[in-house]
Amino acid sequence: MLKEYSTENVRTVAIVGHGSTGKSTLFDAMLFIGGQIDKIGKPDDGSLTSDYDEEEKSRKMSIRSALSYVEIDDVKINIIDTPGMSDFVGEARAAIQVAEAAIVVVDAVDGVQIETEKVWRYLESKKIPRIIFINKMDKERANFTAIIDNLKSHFNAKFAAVCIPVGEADKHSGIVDLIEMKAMMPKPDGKIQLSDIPTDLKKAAEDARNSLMELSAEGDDALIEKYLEGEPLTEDEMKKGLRALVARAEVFPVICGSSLKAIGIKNLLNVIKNYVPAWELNKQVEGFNPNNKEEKVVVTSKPDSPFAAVVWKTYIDQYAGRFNYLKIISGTLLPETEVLNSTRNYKERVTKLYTMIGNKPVEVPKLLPGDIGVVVKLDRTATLDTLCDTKHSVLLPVIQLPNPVFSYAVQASKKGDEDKIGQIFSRITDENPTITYIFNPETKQTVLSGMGEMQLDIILKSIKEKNKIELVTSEPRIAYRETITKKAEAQYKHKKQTGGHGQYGEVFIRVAPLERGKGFEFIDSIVGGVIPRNFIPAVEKGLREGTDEGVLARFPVVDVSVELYYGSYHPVDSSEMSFKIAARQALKKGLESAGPILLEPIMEVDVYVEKDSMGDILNDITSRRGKVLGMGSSDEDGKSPISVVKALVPLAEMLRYSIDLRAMTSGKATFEMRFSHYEPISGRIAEKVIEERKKEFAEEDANK
Ligand SMILES: Nc1nc2c(ncn2[C@@H]2O[C@H](COP(=O)(O)OP(=O)(O)OP(=O)(O)O)[C@@H](O)[C@H]2O)c(=O)[nH]1
Ligand SMILES: [Mg+2]
Repeated sequence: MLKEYSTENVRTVAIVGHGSTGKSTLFDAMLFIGGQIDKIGKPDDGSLTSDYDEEEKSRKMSIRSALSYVEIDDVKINIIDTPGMSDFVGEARAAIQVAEAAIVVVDAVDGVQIETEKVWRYLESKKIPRIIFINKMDKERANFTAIIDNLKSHFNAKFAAVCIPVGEADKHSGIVDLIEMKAMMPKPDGKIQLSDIPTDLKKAAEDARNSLMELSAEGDDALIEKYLEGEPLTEDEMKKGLRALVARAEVFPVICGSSLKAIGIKNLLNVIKNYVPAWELNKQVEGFNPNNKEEKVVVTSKPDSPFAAVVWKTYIDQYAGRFNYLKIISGTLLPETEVLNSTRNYKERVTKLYTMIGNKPVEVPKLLPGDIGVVVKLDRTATLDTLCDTKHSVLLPVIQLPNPVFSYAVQASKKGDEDKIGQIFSRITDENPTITYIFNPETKQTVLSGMGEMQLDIILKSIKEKNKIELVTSEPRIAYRETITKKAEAQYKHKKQTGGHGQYGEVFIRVAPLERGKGFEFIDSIVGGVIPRNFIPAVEKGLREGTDEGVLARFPVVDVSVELYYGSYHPVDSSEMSFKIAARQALKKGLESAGPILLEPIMEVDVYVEKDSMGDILNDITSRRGKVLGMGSSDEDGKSPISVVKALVPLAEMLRYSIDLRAMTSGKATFEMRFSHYEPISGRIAEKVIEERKKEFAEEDANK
């Protein structure tokens, strides 16, 4: 059993960066230097601690986050490895939101790449402390100072080298710690030899230390004063200044090494221990009352407050069952406790508590605020859920994830499998919160959405292999809408004489276009009882139902106001049903003469792309009927070779974008998108949509 760690003695970091920069190897190197494993793994033989899943082994890349820890002096460092591939960005985002800092891994030759840029922007938006680890210093043409310049040209931020390499490329053998001014040279057994700085590096080390001292003085007014008076800062003062700057995400320490050869790793652990802030005790975290999801509930992060935690990862093992990974927000979690899953209003029984070394659980005595831990075999708890004290229920929406960018319409190839699929997907979305599986009543399709083609294909493959169910995929239909462009009036009298009781109801309405996004509005201006009060709700109901299917192509009607201003009734024959029918028919007539048009969903798109490919991206957006809103790079002087294009593009043109973009730029671009608004379409494009829709209905009728 692991010993108990108080909040001040825990650091949690997420390893992030572009694909293949060596994040999972770094994870292993940290475990090796920390004494947890005796060999650094390789993706080629499936021996990496974090890539334990079969799918990760066969693809030789991470597709899920993984947890481990290292104990150094009296501190426990929780380490979360994350995938670099953009399809699995949800894993990285969740990890970042439960970590106190990110270790941004950058390749010593390639420097900043697309995903580095993307994750940096995200970290910047959340002001999360960062340490940059320049990895693969052993590679040919590796160059520490060139990469620092490269970082400076990409990001408008202050970088502080806190080490310099001893040798580069095949001569890379260690690093010089610029605070302690010692060379740290690893020996094959993972132990570190501390030695004097090699003579040829003395001058460079002293210069670099002076810049570091100047920068670290900025952390604190007293330090600035001392420094400006010409007095050098002590080691402890440099650390103190730097610690403050790192915590405020104003300065980012840069270090380097080789994960493969375990060089610079002990230094990384020291830097994490010294500069990454611990979780802030007594912090107030805002949540909601789970009963109404509106009323604010604030929890104070203290060991003796009521327990509350969020689930940031779920892994369901075929044999060992469900593993829920927690971040403790407040209180203390002890083994053998009943907790409330406030997201699902369901009580769960926690038995033992664990942390992990990859997929190997290690028991822990208790979990305190800020710490990361794992509980097993809960019934239904899934990622993003809140677990809390049964008597102090709170919902903590701590983790936010990006919107899906790629979808398939899916259908079971065999009839009868549909029921099973729903259940399978509920398990899949428990583990993968960026995946949605939803029946869309407007398009009458079941749609599987996620962050990219690879992510969805992996899921479909696993369903085929594990559940023996094959899903046929197709391009999803677009949920178009209808609206009107001008005002119109309409009247309808519903009158029927059938045997005994007749039916009678007459309405006069005015329809008018509403502002985009306003939906439906009903105005009752009946006076003098021409329609009795008790029938008016039926009229409104008829109108609302009438908006379910428009007159052009039976898409839902939006942004319309309908005023009921006149009508007539019959003392015996009028009924709610008669008025409902009259209202529906009047609406139909009204819409027909009010210039109906189609609306299509427009997405707001951010494309991250290298400047060389910029022209192609812009042309392509135009050919997709898109509007470019702006272009910018994250640096102010525009030197950065990566740019972000912001555009509005119809969803109908974005269905294959994640595939096309990859092909167009050989994988050197990624994008994010979210729904923006609906916009009118006309002419040939609208005609095609209407034709397609007619065909769909004809097919449906034929199948009946
Ligand atoms: N030369 C050299 N190669 C390294 C180093 N670190 C990792 N590699 C290699 O780089 C490749 C990718 O390593 P991974 O650790 O899987 O990279 P990753 O960043 O986890 O990749 P994703 O999980 O796909 O994002 C592997 O072949 C590693 O052996 C290093 O320090 N030096
Ligand atoms: Mg990896």
